[in-house]
Amino acid sequence: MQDIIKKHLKAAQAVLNKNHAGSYTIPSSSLYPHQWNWDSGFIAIGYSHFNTGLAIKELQSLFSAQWRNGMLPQIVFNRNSLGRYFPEPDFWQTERSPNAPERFLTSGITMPPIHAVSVLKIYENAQDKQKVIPFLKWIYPKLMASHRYLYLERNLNQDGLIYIRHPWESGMDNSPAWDKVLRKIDLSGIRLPEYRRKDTESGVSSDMRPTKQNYDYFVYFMELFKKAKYEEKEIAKECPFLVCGPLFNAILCASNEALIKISDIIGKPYQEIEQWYSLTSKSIRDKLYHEEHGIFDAYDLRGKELLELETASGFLPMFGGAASQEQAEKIYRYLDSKSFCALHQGNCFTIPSYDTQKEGFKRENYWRGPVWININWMLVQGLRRYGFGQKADSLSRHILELPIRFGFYEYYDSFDGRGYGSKNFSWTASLFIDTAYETYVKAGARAYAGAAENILFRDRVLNKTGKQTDISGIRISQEMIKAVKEIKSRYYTPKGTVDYESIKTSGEYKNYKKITANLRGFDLTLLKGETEKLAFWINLYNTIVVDGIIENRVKESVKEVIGFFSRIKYIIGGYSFSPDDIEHGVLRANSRKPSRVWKQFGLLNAKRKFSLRHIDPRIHFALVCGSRSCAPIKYYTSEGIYDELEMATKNFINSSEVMVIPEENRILISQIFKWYRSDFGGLPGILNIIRKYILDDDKKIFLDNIKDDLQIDYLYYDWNLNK
Ligand code: 2M8
Repeated sequence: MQDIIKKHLKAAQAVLNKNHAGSYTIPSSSLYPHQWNWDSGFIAIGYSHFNTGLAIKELQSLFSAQWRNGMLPQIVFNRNSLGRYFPEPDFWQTERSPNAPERFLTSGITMPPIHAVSVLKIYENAQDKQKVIPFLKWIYPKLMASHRYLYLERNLNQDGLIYIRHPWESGMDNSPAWDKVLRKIDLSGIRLPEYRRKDTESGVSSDMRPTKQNYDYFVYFMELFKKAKYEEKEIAKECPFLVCGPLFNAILCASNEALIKISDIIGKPYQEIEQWYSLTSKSIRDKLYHEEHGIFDAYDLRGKELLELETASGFLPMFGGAASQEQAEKIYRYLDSKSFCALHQGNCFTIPSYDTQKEGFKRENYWRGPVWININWMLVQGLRRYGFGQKADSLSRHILELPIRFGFYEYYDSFDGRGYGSKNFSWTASLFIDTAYETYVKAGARAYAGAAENILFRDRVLNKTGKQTDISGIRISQEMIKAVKEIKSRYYTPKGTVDYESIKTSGEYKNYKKITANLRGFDLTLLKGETEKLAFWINLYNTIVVDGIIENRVKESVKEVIGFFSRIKYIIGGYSFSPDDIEHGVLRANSRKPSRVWKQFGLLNAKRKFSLRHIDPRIHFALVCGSRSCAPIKYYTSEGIYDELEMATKNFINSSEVMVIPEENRILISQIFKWYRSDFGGLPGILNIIRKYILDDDKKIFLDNIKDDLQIDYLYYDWNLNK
């Protein structure tokens, strides 16, 4: 693992350590001195990677304060820290409810139910899973009770859409999504009790916090709850704020899914949970999707209408799988746009909490614009689930990059990354830990797990059989282009990934294989000029790799097949070409493969005559090695090859394969730069190419003024299949 990641993993653990308060972890010492509901869920996930005991304790502590009706409270107060937060138990007066726990002081509302997801992670990440079973058995009935409470008490229309009755329950307290409902409530004639906020006295600028008016509403709802003695039926009659949001309900879906798995592990029935899952996910799809806006929306039960607001929570139905594939494709278009920071867009960090192009977007105000790490984290999993791997990688890198560059802040500026809110914020540290483990430790292990399953001792010619047809001459190359285009249009996704499973059985692939048979008689001297050669060989490399993955039944990574790049071959005009021959022999002007001492084509090798005369280093951003860390697949044409290579380079340099960290005087870059250092003209050449193509202005300025002690780390190369 890179030193910089190790260093920040330690720093992240130190944040959790510092915020640890005995049996649980506070979100941050400056603003939040008690235990918070979903914060603890995220915090436990971080602990699960290095201390299962602490992860378990975190949730045991929270669930010990569960209400008798199953509600998991938003805050469990620490008696020793009272006086530093508003509102505290004196204001909540939850003792008015017969359901409130006796031994614990809590608030009287709940929060997004992430906890079953956390519990499953604790089990999955434990070194000794058996030791976690007693904890699973302990928490299972409590998780069931908390979900049952939601389905019984917060399910007004019995459609599985759970409502929140206070903006704090959303976790996105002052999200612009709630404005429309709040504006309808007239507080002018209402006498609110005196209260004194503590958040604006904590050193955090009030520009970053909710307004006084927001707090008046917050207090107003609390007064209603107190009057109703926290009786849900009574509250449902009185409260003007009853909203079914996509974030809360999407998280519930993810947790139902996790709870099914937990039940299975400990041998409990899960039909009821399956029903919950289908009910909620169907209603999310049918009732919360805003067709015109291409995003999920929140539903106001009082006004009986969608709230018509585009916030980051509208993408969450990908987490937990409630969105249909078609809806996911549509919301992806919006997610990956200027509104929420597109892939390879300069000067921006994914993903802001509110559409940056809308009036009312505020770059530093709490849930009205800044980037939050927990939202990113949930989206990473959602994006992967629906096949948006490239975007998921990019969000993951931002989860790492923001804390590395700016510190473990509560939230960040989407344009320049500056940290806002409180420092040393626990869930930022915790989800940094999870992302670093998943990216650098586990992904590596996964990709190599299958290695050596399949060793190619002999060459495997992929176009050996099949009748040659009457296509001849340069037409073969044109026909191949056509066939590949057909495969590409159907099975290469706009996300830069490949649907290998479907290609395997497709008519397009059969047709492609027929044409590759003709390559056996193709006269390579028909390729004229550099542009024609470049396009032909790059396309051929990219398709022989796909063909090799299919023919060798690769499951997770090309690393499963030892000899993959040197032993799979196409016969072309009587010569056999492997991906290595194409890359190092032809495209890299007959060079050494990294880690080898000899050139690809030896002195007597007749294929030497096909080597290009010089290396265009941009080819490295166009060759697709079937793995997540290589360039996304594009198609190259002889007429447009130089422009296309420019585009591929720009995309790669601005992807998650290049991390420039001015504050640390460091860059973290793809291993490709290390392996092919000489192709780029050594280190100065590498820095030049990054400087030339990088879009972020701050990074450009940094690269224009490089200091001698610049540190360079090479990113872990993710060999997992780009499927
Ligand atoms: C924020 O909310 C609390 C109230 O719950 C507050 O502003 O005082 C939100 O960001 C919420 O999502 C978070 O759980 C909590 C503690 O980090 O702070």
